[in-house]
Amino acid sequence: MSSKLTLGTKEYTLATLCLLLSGNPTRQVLLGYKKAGFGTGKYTGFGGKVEDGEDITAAAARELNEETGLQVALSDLREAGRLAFWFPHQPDWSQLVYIYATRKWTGEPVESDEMKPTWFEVDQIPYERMWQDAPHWLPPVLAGRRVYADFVFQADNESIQEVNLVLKERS
Ligand code: 6OG
Repeated sequence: MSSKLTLGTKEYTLATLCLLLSGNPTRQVLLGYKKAGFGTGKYTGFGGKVEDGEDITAAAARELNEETGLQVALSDLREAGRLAFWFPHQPDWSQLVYIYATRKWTGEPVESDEMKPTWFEVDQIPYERMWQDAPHWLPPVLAGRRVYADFVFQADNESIQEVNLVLKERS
């Protein structure tokens, strides 16, 4: 069973998303081409649903490992924000996503049934092949900020109807 969170009348599935960064300041980010499941055909970070009773950071490390084969220590996962995605026309797609970033891991990324990992230069990110929320929150995360945002999707479940976004400097 996956974990859910109810905010007012909206119910969200809890999920994680991990970004692997190289260079400081960041020069490259590892994204995955999603071959199956939610968001097939898009590039995203690595992550998935938090299991019932599972620690959220532990879920982020587990999903990263399942999708790339990489290992990361929980203490090396830096909280980079939280994104609420609300699909009024498809409420069961709605997710509250905890974003993590790290520059430390062990192993080499390998392709899985679900994901093909690919490095991108930060000025060559394939936004046109990502969820339409990405241009709002990914640039500030790559610039080292934390992002707390609410997105509401339109009836096509692709276009964004409304965004509320708060940036915080990394503490
Ligand atoms: P499954 O376990 O459901 O994968 N995710 C989203 N990422 C972006 N950029 N936009 C969204 O809404 C998203 N909704 C979910 C979180 C869930 C993974 O997909 C991310 C998890 O990493 C438009 O197959």
